[in-house]
Amino acid sequence: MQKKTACPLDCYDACSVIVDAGKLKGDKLHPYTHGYLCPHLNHFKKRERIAEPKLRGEVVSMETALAHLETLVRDAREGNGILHYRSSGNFGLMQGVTDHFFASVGAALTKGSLCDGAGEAGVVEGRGANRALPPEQIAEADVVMVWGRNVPVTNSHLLPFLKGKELIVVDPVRTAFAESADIHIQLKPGGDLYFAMLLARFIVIEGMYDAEYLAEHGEAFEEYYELTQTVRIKAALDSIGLGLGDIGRVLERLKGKKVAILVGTGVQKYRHGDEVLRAIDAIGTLLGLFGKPGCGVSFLGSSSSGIPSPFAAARRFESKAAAAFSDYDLVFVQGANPVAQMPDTRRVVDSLSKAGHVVYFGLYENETSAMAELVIPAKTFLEKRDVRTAYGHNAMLEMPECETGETGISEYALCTALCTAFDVPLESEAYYLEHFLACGEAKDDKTLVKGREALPYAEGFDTDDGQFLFLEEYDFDFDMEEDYFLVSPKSPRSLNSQFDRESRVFMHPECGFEEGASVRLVSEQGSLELPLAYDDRLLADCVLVYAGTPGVNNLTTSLRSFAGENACYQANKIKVEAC
Ligand SMILES: Nc1nc2c(c(=O)[nH]1)N[C@H]1C(S)=C(S)[C@@H](COP(=O)(O)OP(=O)(O)OC[C@H]3O[C@@H](n4cnc5c(=O)[nH]c(N)nc54)[C@H](O)[C@@H]3O)O[C@H]1N2
Ligand SMILES: Nc1nc2c(c(=O)[nH]1)N[C@H]1C(S)=C(S)[C@@H](COP(=O)(O)OP(=O)(O)OC[C@H]3O[C@@H](n4cnc5c(=O)[nH]c(N)nc54)[C@H](O)[C@@H]3O)O[C@H]1N2
Ligand code: SF4
Ligand SMILES: [Mo]
Repeated sequence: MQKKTACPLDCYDACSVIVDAGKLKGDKLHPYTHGYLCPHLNHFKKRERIAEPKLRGEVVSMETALAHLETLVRDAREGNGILHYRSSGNFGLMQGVTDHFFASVGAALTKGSLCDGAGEAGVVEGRGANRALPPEQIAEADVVMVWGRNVPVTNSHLLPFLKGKELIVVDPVRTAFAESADIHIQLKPGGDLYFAMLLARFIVIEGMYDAEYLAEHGEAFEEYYELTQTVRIKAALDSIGLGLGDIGRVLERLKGKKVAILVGTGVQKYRHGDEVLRAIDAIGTLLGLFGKPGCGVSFLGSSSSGIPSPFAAARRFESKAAAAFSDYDLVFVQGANPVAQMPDTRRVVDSLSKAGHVVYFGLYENETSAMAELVIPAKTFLEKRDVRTAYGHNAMLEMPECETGETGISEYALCTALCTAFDVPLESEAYYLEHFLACGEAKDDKTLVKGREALPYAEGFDTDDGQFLFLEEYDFDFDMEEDYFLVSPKSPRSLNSQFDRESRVFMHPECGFEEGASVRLVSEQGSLELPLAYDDRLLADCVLVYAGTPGVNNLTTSLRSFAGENACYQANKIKVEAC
C-alpha cells in the first residue's frame, strides 16, 4: 500500500514523498515536488544508522539508556544546569517537543543561528518582517537574479519554475548554474555589499527608480543614495574583481522587467551579513519590486512562520554558534553534529570535553556521537508522526507513520519518558499534531500555512511606519590581504554532515600546488590537511572546502555576525602550504 509523507531534511524544497513497498519516490501530484527526489532521499535507506543505545561505548537497552538520562538530568538540575543543543538534522515540527521538557526543567536552549541568522536580521531590519516569495510568484517573473544560492544543488525543485526566464547569477564560483545563466557576475567572496550599493547608486543615476513606489514605501531613498556615494566606484569594483560593464550589463537586463531576486546563504557568511541583505533589499525597493506580481526579493523564509509553538518557552539561552558547553553539567545534543558543523572546531571540542556529561540523540554516528557518554538512536522520519513546513515555499505536509521497526525512539516517546519522570505536564502526540495541522488550510492542489501571503508586502512593509528602512551606515572594508578566501558552500552529495561527505579541497589549476597531493590550510583558528583537487570554476585566490567536509571548521571563527548572532563561515582568510 502506498503512503504519502514528506522529506524531513534541512532543505528549501520540503518534498512530498510517496512510500511504495518500502521505496521512496517523488510525489507526481504535489505542485512543488514534480515527481522527483534528490540523491539524499533516493539513497536514504542505504545509510547505516545507529542500531542500539550505547553508554560509554557499551550497548545497553533503551530502558537503561533512558534511566541513565533521567539520572543525568536530575543531577544537572541541582548542579550547573543543562544545555539542550538542538539543530536541523530533521525539520519536522515535532522535533521541538523536547524543547518543551527541557524548558520546563529550566534548561538553556539555543539562540542565534549556524545558517541564515545574519541575512534574516538584515531582512527584518529593513522590511520589518521576513516573508519569502512563493514559487508561483517566481514563475511569473521575466528576469530572475539569483544571488549566493546554488539552485540545482540546494533548491533543485525550484528549477521547473525558472524555465524560460532570463537568469542572472551572482556567485564567486562558476557553478553549473552560473554557467547556464545569461549573465554570471563572478565577484570575489564577500564583495556583495559593494556590488549591491553600486547597483543602487546607478539605478538612481540612470533614473531607473520607481518614484511613485518610493514616495509611498521608501521616502528615505535619497539619503541612501548619499550613502552609496561613499563607495568609491573604481576602487570598490577593482577590489571585488568587477568592472563598470558588469553594473551596466545587469541594469540593462533589469530595466522595465518583472524581476525576482532570490538570495541564498552564500552572501551572509560574514560578520556584516545583515548589511548585505539590506543593500540587496534596497535594490528591490528602488525598483518598486515588493508586493508586485512576479517581482520581489526573497531570502530563506522561516519554516515556523505562521505556526505558534505549543511547547513551553525557555527562559535561558546559549549561543548556537559559540555555545559555552563547558558551563553545563549536561549537554543534550539532538539532530545536530556541532563538533563538525559549528565554527571553530578546536574551541568546540575543548568546551564540549569540559562539559559534565554529553548525550547525543540522533540517527548516525559522527564526530559528536564519538564524544558522547550516552548515545540514543532516533527513529527515522518514516517511523514516527510529524508535520513539515518549509523555508522555500508555504506548503504544509503531513508525515504519518509509514513503517515500523524496533530501532530507536521517537522525540515524542523520549520526551514522554522524561516528562513522566519529572512530573512535567505533556499533551498527547495527537494534540500537538492537530495543533500544527490546524495552522494549515487546503488550497487548490496543496495545503498551505495560513496567513502566509501569496504576494508578500502587497500591503507595504511591516516596519513601524510602513517604510523600507534603508541602510544608514555600514561596517565593512574589503579585506585586501594576500591570503586566500575560504568558500564553504553546500555539497551535492551531503546534507551538511549527513550522507556522503566530501574529503578534498578544491583550488584553481594554476594554484601552483600539485593535484592529488595534500595541502595544509591554515587560519588563525587552526589548520587542516586535505588532498587537493583542481577546479577551474574557482577564482585564483579562492579555496573551496564544502560544508560537511570533516575538519573544515578547524579554519572558521567563533566570532558571530554583527546582527543575528550567526556563525561566520567565510569571515577568515586562510594560508595554503604544501605538506
Ligand atoms: N545538496 C545539499 N542541499 C542543501 C544542503 C546541503 O548541505 N546539501 N544544505 C541545506 C541548508 S542547511 C541550507 S542553509 C541551504 C543553503 O543553500 P544555499 O543558499 O544555496 O547556500 P550555499 O550552498 O552555502 O551557497 C550558495 C552559493 O553561494 C556562493 N557564495 C559563496 N560565497 C559567496 C559570496 O560571498 N557572495 C555570493 N554572491 N555568493 C557566494 C557559493 O559559491 C554557492 O554557489 O541548502 C540546503 N540544501
Ligand atoms: N563550513 C561550514 N559549516 C557549516 C555550514 C557551511 O555552509 N559551511 N553550514 C551551516 C548550516 S547552514 C547548517 S544548517 C548547519 C547544519 O549542521 P547540523 O544542524 O549539525 O546538521 P547535520 O550536519 O545535518 O547533522 C544532523 C544530525 O542530525 C541527526 N538526525 C537526523 N535526523 C534525525 C531525527 O529524526 N532525529 C534526531 N534526533 N536526529 C536526527 C543525524 O544523526 C545527523 O548526524 O551546518 C552549518 N555548518
Ligand atoms: S530536494 Fe530537499 S526536500 Fe527534496 S528530497 Fe532532496 S533533501 Fe529532501
Ligand atoms: Mo542551513
